[in-house]
Amino acid sequence: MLSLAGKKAAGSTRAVGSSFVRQKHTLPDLKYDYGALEPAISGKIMELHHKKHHQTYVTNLNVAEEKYAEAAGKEDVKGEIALQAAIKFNGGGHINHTLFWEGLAPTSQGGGSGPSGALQSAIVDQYGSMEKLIGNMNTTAAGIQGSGWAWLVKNTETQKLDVLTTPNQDPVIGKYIPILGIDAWEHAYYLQYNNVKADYFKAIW
Ligand code: MN3
Repeated sequence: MLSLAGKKAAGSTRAVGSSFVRQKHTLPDLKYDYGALEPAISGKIMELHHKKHHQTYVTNLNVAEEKYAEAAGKEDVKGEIALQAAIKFNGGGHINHTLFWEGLAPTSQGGGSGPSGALQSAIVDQYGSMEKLIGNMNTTAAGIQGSGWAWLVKNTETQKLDVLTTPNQDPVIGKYIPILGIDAWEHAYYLQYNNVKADYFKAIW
């Protein structure tokens, strides 16, 4: 279940997975058991999603960064450019999933509860209610063609909330700060919800 409890107002920032220090990225531990989000998300999905899918992004990011360092060391600009797609995909996958796990919580840890404070005020001010924001995000997520993510973000130019999508594993960057992300890839729901992804989007809240 998604959790906005304990989140700071839309201004909260995060530092996830990015570093120029040459060290290996690692799979972050979850703060809850794989089965703790049932029945919303099955333990089997959580285990595969974390141990296999997320781990693969981490592994391939480390490989791509190592190759990039080699190319950079040889001043091989073509080689550096050729690696950028792999770094974007696997680096984005690592960042996005790290945020995703942080945005989820079992009900005993605040999952399914709405936000409070400034974030709640901003949601009510802009969307009318939490329920309307959920409807907006779920419609947006359902509209993603192929694989991607739906996000609640803060737009640092307007200082407002926005709902947007990113394709594939593109992370939220630029003027947007991610607050909450929903993984709309089939691997996030198919074992449990099959083709009915709308039910997954409803249940995740
Ligand atoms: Mn995923």
